[in-house]
Amino acid sequence: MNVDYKEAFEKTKEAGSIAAGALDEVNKIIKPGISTGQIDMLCYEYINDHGAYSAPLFYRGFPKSCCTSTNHVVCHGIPSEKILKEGDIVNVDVTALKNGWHGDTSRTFKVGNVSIKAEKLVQATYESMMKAIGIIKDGIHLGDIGSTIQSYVEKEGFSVVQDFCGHGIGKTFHKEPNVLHYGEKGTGEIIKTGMIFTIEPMINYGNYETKTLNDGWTAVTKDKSLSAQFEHTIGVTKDGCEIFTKSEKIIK
Ligand code: EYF
Ligand code: CO
Repeated sequence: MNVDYKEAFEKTKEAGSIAAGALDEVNKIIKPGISTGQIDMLCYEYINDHGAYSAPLFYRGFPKSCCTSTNHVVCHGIPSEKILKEGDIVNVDVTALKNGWHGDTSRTFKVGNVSIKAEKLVQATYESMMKAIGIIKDGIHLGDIGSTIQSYVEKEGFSVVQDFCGHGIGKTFHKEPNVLHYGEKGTGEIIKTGMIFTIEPMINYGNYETKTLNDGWTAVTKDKSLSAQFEHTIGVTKDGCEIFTKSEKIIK
């Protein structure tokens, strides 16, 4: 591996491990009765205690350290005093900035017992991300990633959000390329060893369309159906890819 990639990979892994560690802490405390604001505080403190910054805080004016997107919220939900209740699903999206490098990851958590419908959506969303990660290596097209996610998700009866995408990441939070979660095999940019980007499919139980609420941040499903998301930051290698935001403690 080229020495430049090696440094970028090592630094991103350091930031990514902190972001993943924050989500491990969320996993320990999440239950009916806690607020999304408490989750935000926990992420803020964990990331700071590990010598990093929460990249979302004040990013383009965003007011909190993480995004908490509940039920029909697709992404960019703002942590608040809102109390989570039994049966909710909530995506927590964190990005740590450590030594100038970013690591971005999210998971959808189940709050207590959830409906079979929610279970299936969350499982299919996770599988779609992992299937896409499984095909990544030097030489494939970006469209191969989108196609892998879309074909699997639609076979399961769900839809892929098109208004938001994965992104290149490194010394800046968001950079080229845009990584679409839908598309055609063999189309788009060719992926090269050393590239670092996120895969973060947002999958809806109903229609794919979204709208942004009047707060200017919160994206929701237009038809109010449930939405789930998972995200990893990965680095491309000759024969595959490395996941920089893997949990040390749990599989996801
Ligand atoms: C009107 C933000 C700006 N953007 C992206 C800024 O990639 C992300 N997560 O995986 C990601 C996270 C955040 C983010 C947190 C805040 N922002 C959000 C919504 C609208 C907007 O511009
Ligand atoms: Co992201």
